[in-house]
Amino acid sequence: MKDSSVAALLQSEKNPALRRIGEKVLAGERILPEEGIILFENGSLPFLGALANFVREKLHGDKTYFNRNFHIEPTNICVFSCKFCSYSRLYAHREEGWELTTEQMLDIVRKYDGKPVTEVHIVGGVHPKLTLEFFAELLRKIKAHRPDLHIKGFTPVELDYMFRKAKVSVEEGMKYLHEAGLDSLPGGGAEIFAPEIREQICADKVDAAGWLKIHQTAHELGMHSNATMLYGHIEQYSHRIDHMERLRSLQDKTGGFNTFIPLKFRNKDNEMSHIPESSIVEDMKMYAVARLYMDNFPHLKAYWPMLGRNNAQLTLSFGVNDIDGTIDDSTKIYSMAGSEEQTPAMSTAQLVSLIKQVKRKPVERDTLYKEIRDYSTIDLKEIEVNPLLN
Ligand code: V47
Ligand code: SF4
Repeated sequence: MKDSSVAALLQSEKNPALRRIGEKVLAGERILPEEGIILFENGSLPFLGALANFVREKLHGDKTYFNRNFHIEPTNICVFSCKFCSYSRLYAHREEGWELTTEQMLDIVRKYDGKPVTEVHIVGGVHPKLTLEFFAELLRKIKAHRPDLHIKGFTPVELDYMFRKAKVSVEEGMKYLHEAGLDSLPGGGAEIFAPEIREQICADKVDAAGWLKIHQTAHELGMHSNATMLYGHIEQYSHRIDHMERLRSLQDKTGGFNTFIPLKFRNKDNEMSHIPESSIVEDMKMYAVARLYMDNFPHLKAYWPMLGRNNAQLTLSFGVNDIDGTIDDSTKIYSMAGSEEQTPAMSTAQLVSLIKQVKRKPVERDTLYKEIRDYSTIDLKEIEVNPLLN
Protein backbone atom coordinates (compact mmCIF):
# COMPACT_ATOMS: atom_id res chain seq x y z
CA MET A 1 0.00 0.00 0.00
CA LYS A 2 1.38 3.43 -0.92
CA ASP A 3 2.08 5.98 1.85
CA SER A 4 -0.74 8.17 0.51
CA SER A 5 -3.27 5.31 0.76
CA VAL A 6 -2.23 4.60 4.37
CA ALA A 7 -2.67 8.31 5.13
CA ALA A 8 -6.12 8.20 3.49
CA LEU A 9 -7.05 5.16 5.57
CA LEU A 10 -6.05 7.10 8.69
CA GLN A 11 -8.23 10.04 7.70
CA SER A 12 -11.23 7.71 7.41
CA GLU A 13 -10.58 6.15 10.85
CA LYS A 14 -13.37 7.27 13.20
CA ASN A 15 -11.58 6.57 16.51
CA PRO A 16 -9.38 9.62 17.31
CA ALA A 17 -7.01 7.62 19.56
CA LEU A 18 -6.33 5.16 16.73
CA ARG A 19 -5.89 8.03 14.28
CA ARG A 20 -3.31 9.62 16.58
CA ILE A 21 -1.40 6.32 16.95
CA GLY A 22 -1.48 5.87 13.19
CA GLU A 23 -0.01 9.34 12.69
CA LYS A 24 2.80 8.49 15.12
CA VAL A 25 3.59 5.32 13.20
CA LEU A 26 3.70 7.19 9.89
CA ALA A 27 6.02 9.77 11.48
CA GLY A 28 8.31 6.98 12.78
CA GLU A 29 7.54 7.73 16.44
CA ARG A 30 7.51 5.08 19.16
CA ILE A 31 4.16 3.87 20.55
CA LEU A 32 3.54 3.80 24.29
CA PRO A 33 2.34 0.72 26.23
CA GLU A 34 -1.18 2.16 26.63
CA GLU A 35 -1.31 2.80 22.88
CA GLY A 36 -0.35 -0.82 22.25
CA ILE A 37 -3.37 -1.89 24.28
CA ILE A 38 -5.64 0.48 22.32
CA LEU A 39 -4.39 -1.12 19.10
CA PHE A 40 -5.19 -4.63 20.37
CA GLU A 41 -8.61 -3.64 21.74
CA ASN A 42 -9.88 -1.30 19.06
CA GLY A 43 -7.79 -1.66 15.92
CA SER A 44 -9.65 -3.25 13.02
CA LEU A 45 -7.80 -5.82 10.96
CA PRO A 46 -7.53 -3.57 7.84
CA PHE A 47 -6.28 -0.66 9.96
CA LEU A 48 -3.62 -2.72 11.77
CA GLY A 49 -2.63 -4.54 8.60
CA ALA A 50 -2.12 -1.33 6.62
CA LEU A 51 0.02 0.26 9.32
CA ALA A 52 2.09 -2.87 9.97
CA ASN A 53 2.62 -3.32 6.25
CA PHE A 54 3.73 0.31 5.98
CA VAL A 55 6.44 -0.37 8.59
CA ARG A 56 7.41 -3.68 7.02
CA GLU A 57 7.79 -2.15 3.58
CA LYS A 58 9.67 0.85 4.95
CA LEU A 59 12.19 -1.55 6.52
CA HIS A 60 12.37 -4.33 3.97
CA GLY A 61 10.29 -3.51 0.89
CA ASP A 62 8.93 -6.78 -0.48
CA LYS A 63 11.86 -8.86 0.71
CA THR A 64 10.83 -11.98 2.60
CA TYR A 65 13.65 -13.88 4.17
CA PHE A 66 14.06 -17.58 4.74
CA ASN A 67 16.96 -19.65 5.92
CA ARG A 68 18.15 -23.19 5.24
CA ASN A 69 18.52 -24.86 8.58
CA PHE A 70 18.00 -28.12 10.39
CA HIS A 71 17.15 -28.93 13.97
CA ILE A 72 18.71 -31.16 16.58
CA GLU A 73 16.57 -31.95 19.58
CA PRO A 74 18.97 -33.69 22.00
CA THR A 75 16.22 -34.93 24.34
CA ASN A 76 12.60 -34.40 25.28
CA ILE A 77 13.20 -35.51 28.86
CA CYS A 78 12.69 -32.47 31.04
CA VAL A 79 12.86 -31.61 34.72
CA PHE A 80 10.18 -28.97 34.20
CA SER A 81 6.53 -29.46 33.45
CA CYS A 82 5.25 -26.42 31.61
CA LYS A 83 1.51 -26.80 31.23
CA PHE A 84 1.46 -25.92 27.52
CA CYS A 85 4.17 -28.41 26.59
CA SER A 86 3.08 -31.49 24.61
CA TYR A 87 6.59 -32.56 23.92
CA SER A 88 8.45 -33.19 27.14
CA ARG A 89 8.48 -36.28 29.35
CA LEU A 90 9.48 -36.14 32.99
CA TYR A 91 12.69 -37.96 33.95
CA ALA A 92 10.55 -40.43 35.95
CA HIS A 93 8.90 -41.45 32.63
CA ARG A 94 12.09 -41.34 30.60
CA GLU A 95 11.34 -44.62 28.84
CA GLU A 96 8.63 -42.70 26.92
CA GLY A 97 11.08 -40.04 25.78
CA TRP A 98 14.30 -39.89 23.77
CA GLU A 99 17.86 -38.95 24.56
CA LEU A 100 20.42 -38.73 21.77
CA THR A 101 24.10 -39.51 22.24
CA THR A 102 26.76 -37.14 20.93
CA GLU A 103 27.44 -39.60 18.10
CA GLN A 104 23.75 -39.70 17.10
CA MET A 105 23.66 -35.90 17.01
CA LEU A 106 26.83 -35.79 14.92
CA ASP A 107 25.19 -38.28 12.55
CA ILE A 108 22.39 -35.74 12.04
CA VAL A 109 25.02 -33.09 11.22
CA ARG A 110 26.80 -35.47 8.81
CA LYS A 111 23.50 -36.14 7.03
CA TYR A 112 23.74 -32.56 5.74
CA ASP A 113 27.29 -32.87 4.42
CA GLY A 114 27.46 -31.27 0.97
CA LYS A 115 24.01 -29.71 1.38
CA PRO A 116 23.76 -25.92 1.38
CA VAL A 117 22.39 -25.50 4.91
CA THR A 118 23.80 -22.57 6.88
CA GLU A 119 22.44 -23.14 10.39
CA VAL A 120 21.75 -25.81 12.97
CA HIS A 121 19.18 -25.00 15.65
CA ILE A 122 19.74 -27.04 18.83
CA VAL A 123 16.97 -27.01 21.41
CA GLY A 124 15.35 -29.55 23.69
CA GLY A 125 14.14 -30.47 27.14
CA VAL A 126 16.16 -29.90 30.32
CA HIS A 127 17.64 -33.30 31.04
CA PRO A 128 18.91 -33.59 34.63
CA LYS A 129 22.00 -35.60 33.62
CA LEU A 130 23.23 -33.56 30.64
CA THR A 131 25.91 -31.10 31.69
CA LEU A 132 27.51 -27.89 30.49
CA GLU A 133 30.61 -29.91 29.57
CA PHE A 134 28.52 -32.39 27.53
CA PHE A 135 27.06 -29.58 25.43
CA ALA A 136 30.40 -27.72 25.11
CA GLU A 137 31.93 -30.93 23.74
CA LEU A 138 29.03 -31.34 21.29
CA LEU A 139 29.55 -27.77 20.03
CA ARG A 140 33.30 -28.35 19.58
CA LYS A 141 32.68 -31.55 17.63
CA ILE A 142 30.09 -29.93 15.35
CA LYS A 143 32.49 -27.04 14.64
CA ALA A 144 35.39 -29.43 14.02
CA HIS A 145 33.25 -31.28 11.47
CA ARG A 146 31.72 -28.23 9.77
CA PRO A 147 33.28 -24.91 10.87
CA ASP A 148 31.09 -22.77 8.61
CA LEU A 149 27.81 -24.03 10.12
CA HIS A 150 26.23 -21.38 12.37
CA ILE A 151 25.16 -22.93 15.68
CA LYS A 152 22.06 -21.33 17.16
CA GLY A 153 21.29 -23.16 20.33
CA PHE A 154 19.81 -23.46 23.80
CA THR A 155 17.16 -21.37 25.50
CA PRO A 156 17.81 -19.57 28.82
CA VAL A 157 15.79 -22.38 30.41
CA GLU A 158 18.41 -24.94 29.37
CA LEU A 159 21.32 -22.54 29.96
CA ASP A 160 20.19 -21.44 33.43
CA TYR A 161 19.96 -25.10 34.50
CA MET A 162 23.35 -26.00 32.97
CA PHE A 163 25.09 -23.03 34.58
CA ARG A 164 23.58 -23.58 38.02
CA LYS A 165 24.52 -27.26 37.98
CA ALA A 166 28.07 -26.43 36.88
CA LYS A 167 28.20 -23.69 39.54
CA VAL A 168 29.33 -21.02 37.09
CA SER A 169 28.01 -17.50 36.64
CA VAL A 170 25.95 -16.57 33.57
CA GLU A 171 28.95 -14.60 32.27
CA GLU A 172 31.35 -17.55 32.72
CA GLY A 173 28.91 -20.08 31.27
CA MET A 174 28.04 -18.01 28.21
CA LYS A 175 31.69 -17.22 27.49
CA TYR A 176 32.56 -20.91 27.80
CA LEU A 177 29.86 -22.03 25.36
CA HIS A 178 30.63 -19.19 22.96
CA GLU A 179 34.29 -20.26 22.89
CA ALA A 180 33.20 -23.86 22.34
CA GLY A 181 31.29 -22.81 19.20
CA LEU A 182 27.90 -21.42 20.17
CA ASP A 183 27.20 -18.56 17.75
CA SER A 184 23.77 -17.28 18.76
CA LEU A 185 20.71 -17.95 20.89
CA PRO A 186 17.24 -18.88 19.65
CA GLY A 187 14.19 -17.12 21.09
CA GLY A 188 12.54 -19.89 23.11
CA GLY A 189 11.65 -20.14 26.78
CA ALA A 190 10.31 -16.58 27.03
CA GLU A 191 6.58 -17.55 27.06
CA ILE A 192 4.95 -14.63 28.91
CA PHE A 193 7.22 -12.72 31.28
CA ALA A 194 4.57 -11.38 33.70
CA PRO A 195 4.94 -13.41 36.95
CA GLU A 196 1.16 -13.83 37.46
CA ILE A 197 0.95 -15.72 34.14
CA ARG A 198 4.33 -17.46 34.36
CA GLU A 199 3.33 -18.90 37.75
CA GLN A 200 0.31 -20.55 36.18
CA ILE A 201 1.84 -21.95 32.99
CA CYS A 202 5.53 -22.61 33.73
CA ALA A 203 6.09 -21.85 37.40
CA ASP A 204 9.39 -23.56 37.99
CA LYS A 205 11.60 -22.51 35.12
CA VAL A 206 13.82 -19.43 34.72
CA ASP A 207 11.93 -16.17 35.33
CA ALA A 208 11.82 -13.02 33.21
CA ALA A 209 14.87 -11.43 34.85
CA GLY A 210 16.89 -14.63 34.36
CA TRP A 211 15.83 -14.95 30.70
CA LEU A 212 16.68 -11.33 29.95
CA LYS A 213 20.01 -11.50 31.80
CA ILE A 214 21.16 -14.47 29.70
CA HIS A 215 20.29 -12.71 26.43
CA GLN A 216 21.90 -9.49 27.64
CA THR A 217 25.09 -11.38 28.52
CA ALA A 218 25.11 -13.06 25.09
CA HIS A 219 24.72 -9.64 23.42
CA GLU A 220 27.56 -8.23 25.50
CA LEU A 221 29.77 -11.04 24.21
CA GLY A 222 28.90 -9.96 20.67
CA MET A 223 26.38 -12.75 20.04
CA HIS A 224 22.96 -12.16 18.51
CA SER A 225 19.68 -13.71 19.54
CA ASN A 226 15.95 -13.92 18.93
CA ALA A 227 12.98 -13.52 21.24
CA THR A 228 9.63 -15.30 21.28
CA MET A 229 6.29 -14.80 23.01
CA LEU A 230 3.78 -17.59 23.54
CA TYR A 231 0.38 -15.94 23.01
CA GLY A 232 -3.26 -16.93 22.81
CA HIS A 233 -3.88 -18.79 26.09
CA ILE A 234 -4.66 -17.24 29.50
CA GLU A 235 -2.80 -13.97 29.04
CA GLN A 236 -4.44 -10.56 28.59
CA TYR A 237 -3.40 -7.94 26.04
CA SER A 238 -1.66 -6.07 28.89
CA HIS A 239 0.61 -9.09 29.46
CA ARG A 240 1.56 -9.19 25.78
CA ILE A 241 2.44 -5.49 25.87
CA ASP A 242 4.40 -5.92 29.10
CA HIS A 243 6.34 -8.78 27.47
CA MET A 244 7.14 -6.76 24.37
CA GLU A 245 8.02 -3.71 26.47
CA ARG A 246 10.66 -5.66 28.43
CA LEU A 247 12.21 -6.91 25.20
CA ARG A 248 12.10 -3.49 23.54
CA SER A 249 13.87 -1.95 26.57
CA LEU A 250 16.65 -4.53 26.52
CA GLN A 251 17.04 -4.03 22.78
CA ASP A 252 17.45 -0.28 23.38
CA LYS A 253 20.41 -1.14 25.61
CA THR A 254 22.15 -3.86 23.61
CA GLY A 255 20.83 -3.94 20.03
CA GLY A 256 21.57 -7.68 20.02
CA PHE A 257 18.16 -9.06 19.04
CA ASN A 258 17.56 -9.89 15.40
CA THR A 259 14.04 -11.19 15.32
CA PHE A 260 10.82 -11.26 17.28
CA ILE A 261 8.72 -14.41 16.89
CA PRO A 262 5.17 -14.53 18.29
CA LEU A 263 4.30 -18.21 18.85
CA LYS A 264 0.63 -19.19 18.69
CA PHE A 265 -0.39 -21.49 21.54
CA ARG A 266 -1.45 -24.91 20.19
CA ASN A 267 -3.64 -26.98 22.44
CA LYS A 268 -3.26 -30.66 21.55
CA ASP A 269 -2.14 -33.16 24.21
CA ASN A 270 -1.09 -30.79 26.94
CA GLU A 271 -2.45 -29.64 30.30
CA MET A 272 -3.98 -26.56 28.69
CA SER A 273 -5.97 -28.48 26.08
CA HIS A 274 -9.22 -27.07 27.44
CA ILE A 275 -8.20 -23.58 26.29
CA PRO A 276 -9.40 -22.82 22.75
CA GLU A 277 -6.79 -21.70 20.23
CA SER A 278 -6.80 -18.11 19.00
CA SER A 279 -8.64 -17.28 15.76
CA ILE A 280 -6.79 -16.35 12.58
CA VAL A 281 -8.03 -12.77 12.97
CA GLU A 282 -6.48 -12.66 16.44
CA ASP A 283 -3.24 -14.13 15.05
CA MET A 284 -2.98 -11.48 12.35
CA LYS A 285 -3.68 -8.73 14.91
CA MET A 286 -0.89 -10.14 17.07
CA TYR A 287 1.64 -9.97 14.23
CA ALA A 288 0.56 -6.47 13.20
CA VAL A 289 0.76 -5.05 16.74
CA ALA A 290 4.13 -6.76 17.23
CA ARG A 291 5.47 -5.06 14.09
CA LEU A 292 4.19 -1.68 15.32
CA TYR A 293 5.38 -2.06 18.92
CA MET A 294 8.80 -3.66 18.38
CA ASP A 295 10.21 -0.67 16.51
CA ASN A 296 13.83 -1.54 17.33
CA PHE A 297 13.62 -5.19 16.23
CA PRO A 298 14.73 -5.38 12.63
CA HIS A 299 12.79 -8.55 11.80
CA LEU A 300 9.43 -10.17 12.57
CA LYS A 301 9.17 -13.91 11.96
CA ALA A 302 6.24 -16.27 11.50
CA TYR A 303 7.20 -19.82 12.35
CA TRP A 304 5.27 -21.75 9.71
CA PRO A 305 5.42 -25.28 11.23
CA MET A 306 3.29 -23.94 14.07
CA LEU A 307 1.02 -21.48 12.26
CA GLY A 308 0.47 -23.59 9.16
CA ARG A 309 1.70 -22.68 5.68
CA ASN A 310 -1.35 -20.70 4.55
CA ASN A 311 -1.59 -18.61 7.68
CA ALA A 312 2.16 -17.95 7.59
CA GLN A 313 1.66 -16.72 4.03
CA LEU A 314 -1.08 -14.37 5.26
CA THR A 315 1.20 -12.86 7.93
CA LEU A 316 3.34 -11.42 5.11
CA SER A 317 0.63 -8.73 4.81
CA PHE A 318 0.61 -8.10 8.57
CA GLY A 319 4.18 -7.03 9.24
CA VAL A 320 6.09 -10.31 8.87
CA ASN A 321 9.25 -10.32 6.71
CA ASP A 322 10.67 -13.74 7.60
CA ILE A 323 9.11 -17.19 7.44
CA ASP A 324 11.90 -19.22 8.94
CA GLY A 325 13.55 -21.98 7.01
CA THR A 326 13.24 -25.19 5.15
CA ILE A 327 13.02 -27.01 8.46
CA ASP A 328 13.59 -30.71 8.29
CA ASP A 329 11.27 -33.34 9.65
CA SER A 330 12.94 -33.88 13.02
CA THR A 331 11.12 -30.91 14.58
CA LYS A 332 8.64 -32.41 16.98
CA ILE A 333 7.60 -29.62 19.32
CA TYR A 334 4.74 -28.38 17.14
CA SER A 335 3.52 -31.53 15.50
CA MET A 336 3.14 -32.92 19.03
CA ALA A 337 1.17 -29.82 20.11
CA GLY A 338 -1.40 -30.11 17.33
CA SER A 339 0.01 -28.24 14.37
CA GLU A 340 -1.63 -29.38 11.14
CA GLU A 341 1.86 -29.59 9.69
CA GLN A 342 2.27 -33.34 10.06
CA THR A 343 5.49 -33.42 8.05
CA PRO A 344 7.07 -30.10 8.90
CA ALA A 345 9.49 -30.01 5.99
CA MET A 346 9.30 -27.70 3.04
CA SER A 347 11.62 -27.67 0.05
CA THR A 348 13.12 -24.38 -1.05
CA ALA A 349 10.97 -24.49 -4.20
CA GLN A 350 7.82 -24.81 -2.06
CA LEU A 351 8.87 -21.99 0.25
CA VAL A 352 9.80 -19.72 -2.67
CA SER A 353 6.51 -20.46 -4.39
CA LEU A 354 4.56 -19.64 -1.18
CA ILE A 355 6.29 -16.25 -0.98
CA LYS A 356 5.90 -15.50 -4.69
CA GLN A 357 2.17 -16.32 -4.63
CA VAL A 358 1.61 -13.23 -2.46
CA LYS A 359 3.87 -11.07 -4.64
CA ARG A 360 6.75 -10.82 -2.24
CA LYS A 361 10.44 -11.27 -3.03
CA PRO A 362 11.99 -14.47 -1.58
CA VAL A 363 15.54 -13.98 -0.33
CA GLU A 364 17.64 -16.66 1.30
CA ARG A 365 19.57 -15.35 4.29
CA ASP A 366 22.00 -16.69 6.84
CA THR A 367 21.31 -16.52 10.60
CA LEU A 368 22.56 -12.93 10.82
CA TYR A 369 20.49 -11.85 7.79
CA LYS A 370 23.36 -11.65 5.35
CA GLU A 371 21.66 -12.16 1.99
CA ILE A 372 22.71 -15.36 0.26
CA ARG A 373 20.49 -15.45 -2.82
CA ASP A 374 17.60 -13.51 -4.30
CA TYR A 375 15.13 -16.10 -5.61
CA SER A 376 12.69 -13.64 -7.14
CA THR A 377 14.06 -14.02 -10.66
CA ILE A 378 14.92 -17.73 -10.55
CA ASP A 379 12.45 -20.01 -12.28
CA LEU A 380 10.71 -22.52 -9.96
CA LYS A 381 11.53 -25.41 -12.35
CA GLU A 382 15.23 -24.57 -12.13
CA ILE A 383 15.04 -24.52 -8.33
CA GLU A 384 13.36 -27.94 -8.30
CA VAL A 385 16.03 -29.63 -10.41
CA ASN A 386 19.16 -27.91 -9.06
CA PRO A 387 20.25 -29.51 -5.74
CA LEU A 388 22.22 -26.40 -4.85
CA LEU A 389 19.11 -24.28 -5.12
CA ASN A 390 16.50 -26.64 -3.70
O1 V47 B 1 9.66 -21.75 24.33
C1 V47 B 1 5.98 -25.11 23.43
C2 V47 B 1 6.94 -22.99 22.41
C3 V47 B 1 9.15 -22.67 22.13
C4 V47 B 1 3.96 -25.02 22.64
O2 V47 B 1 14.66 -18.47 17.61
C5 V47 B 1 4.68 -23.95 22.11
O3 V47 B 1 14.54 -18.88 15.50
C6 V47 B 1 2.85 -23.27 20.96
O4 V47 B 1 11.44 -20.90 20.64
N1 V47 B 1 2.08 -24.25 21.44
C7 V47 B 1 10.41 -23.30 21.55
N2 V47 B 1 4.13 -23.09 21.27
C8 V47 B 1 10.56 -23.02 20.05
C9 V47 B 1 11.21 -21.69 19.76
C10 V47 B 1 11.62 -21.32 18.39
C11 V47 B 1 11.02 -21.90 17.30
C12 V47 B 1 11.44 -21.52 16.02
C13 V47 B 1 12.43 -20.63 15.81
C14 V47 B 1 13.05 -20.05 16.91
C15 V47 B 1 14.15 -19.08 16.67
C16 V47 B 1 12.64 -20.38 18.20
O5 V47 B 1 8.04 -23.41 21.65
C17 V47 B 1 8.96 -22.73 23.62
C18 V47 B 1 7.47 -22.48 23.74
O6 V47 B 1 7.21 -21.10 23.79
N3 V47 B 1 5.92 -24.03 22.63
N4 V47 B 1 4.78 -25.73 23.43
C19 V47 B 1 2.59 -25.15 22.28
N5 V47 B 1 1.81 -26.12 22.79
FE1 SF4 C 1 10.63 -28.57 29.40
FE2 SF4 C 1 10.72 -26.65 27.52
FE3 SF4 C 1 8.62 -28.36 27.62
FE4 SF4 C 1 8.93 -26.50 29.52
S1 SF4 C 1 8.55 -26.09 27.32
S2 SF4 C 1 8.44 -28.70 29.85
S3 SF4 C 1 11.14 -26.40 29.71
S4 SF4 C 1 10.73 -28.91 27.16
